[in-house]
Amino acid sequence: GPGKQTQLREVEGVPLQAAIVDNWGQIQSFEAKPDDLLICTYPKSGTTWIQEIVDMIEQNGDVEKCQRALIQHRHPFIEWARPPQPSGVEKAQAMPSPRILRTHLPTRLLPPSFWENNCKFLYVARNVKDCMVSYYHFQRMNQVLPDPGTWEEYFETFINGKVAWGSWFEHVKGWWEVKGRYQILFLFYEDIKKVSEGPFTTSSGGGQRTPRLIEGCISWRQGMSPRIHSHPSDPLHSYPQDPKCEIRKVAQFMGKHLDETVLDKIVQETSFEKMKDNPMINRSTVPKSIMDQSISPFMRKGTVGDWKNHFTVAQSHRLDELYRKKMEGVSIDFCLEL
Ligand code: PPS
Repeated sequence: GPGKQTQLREVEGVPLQAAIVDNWGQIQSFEAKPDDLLICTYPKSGTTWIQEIVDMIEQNGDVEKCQRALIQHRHPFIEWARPPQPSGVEKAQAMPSPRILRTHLPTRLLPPSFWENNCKFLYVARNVKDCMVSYYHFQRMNQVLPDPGTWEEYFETFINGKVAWGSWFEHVKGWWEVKGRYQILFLFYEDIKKVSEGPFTTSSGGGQRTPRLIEGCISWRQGMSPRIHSHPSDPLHSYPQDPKCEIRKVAQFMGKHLDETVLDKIVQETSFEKMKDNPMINRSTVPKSIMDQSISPFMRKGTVGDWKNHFTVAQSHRLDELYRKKMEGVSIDFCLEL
C-alpha cells in the first residue's frame, strides 16, 4: 500500500530497485559462458510463461522434473539482489552449464560478457498496453516495488519510463535492434497466446496465418513478425498453421528435437489455467509482505487485450501517437500484407 518503503534509484537513467543498484559492480562484471541461454524480457511480458516452456523443453516434457524447484529459482535472475540471500549472479555462478538465465535489463545495461561470448538470447515482447496494465496490477500487489498510485498517475509514470527497468520502448527497440548481430530468437506474447488457444483460423486458406494486428495499437505487430526476416531455406519460413509453432521455434533454437506428442503436452501444460494452479509457478509460497495476492494475483488474467478495460480512448490515442514517435526509425521492415 501507500506505506511501502520502496524508492527506485537510477543507473544511467534506468530506474531499478535500490538493492540492484547497490550490487551493480557485481552484476556488470558477471562472467557469461558461451553456452548460456539468456531469457530476456521487459517486466510483465511473459517471463514466467517462457521460463516454463523452456524448462518443459529442457526436461523433454517431464512435468515432475519441472516441479523440482520454484520457477523463480530454476533460472537465476542475473540482476536480482536481496541481501543476505545469494544474489542472482552468485546463483548463476553456482549453476552447472549449460545454464539458462534470465534478465529484465535493457541492452545497454546488460553485462558485457553476454555479448562477448555470443550467448543465445530468447526475447519475448508484449503489446505495450497490456504490459502496462499487467505492471500496474503487479505494482499494486508487490510490496517491494513503489505504489503505482491511480491508473491515471501510473499511465504517466509508465510512459515516461519511470518504472523499474525503465522504458518499454527503449527495451523492445534495443533488443530488436541487436537482432541481426547476435543469436536472438525474438518472440511475441500474443503469438504464444495463439498457441495455447488452439488451432488458428485461416483467412484465405492460402497458408497465411490470420493477421494478428492488435486493434488500437496500430504499429505493434506490423513488421515485427519474425517470419519476415527468415530465408526460404529456413524451416521456419513457411510459418505453418501449427498451434505449436512458437514452442517448436524455441525448441529448435535450443537445439532440441522433440516428438510431436511432447510438443502437444508442452502446449497443454503451459496454458494459463494450468500454470495458475501450479504452486511451483503461481508465487503462492511468496510471503504476503512481498507479494500480497489478495490485492491482485501474480497469475492475474493471462489474456490479450485487457488494456481495453483500463485505457480511456484518449489514453489509447496518446499511446498510439507516442508509439509512432518512439518506434520511428527503428530498422523494422514493415510487413505490408497484414
Ligand atoms: S514478471 O513478474 O515480470 O516475471 O512477470 P511476467 O511473467 O513477465 O508476466 C506476467 C504476465 O504474464 C501472464 N502469464 C501468462 N499468460 C498467458 N499464459 C500463461 N501461461 C501465462 N503465465 C503468465 C501473467 O498472467 C501476467 O499477465 P497479466 O496480464 O497480468 O495476467
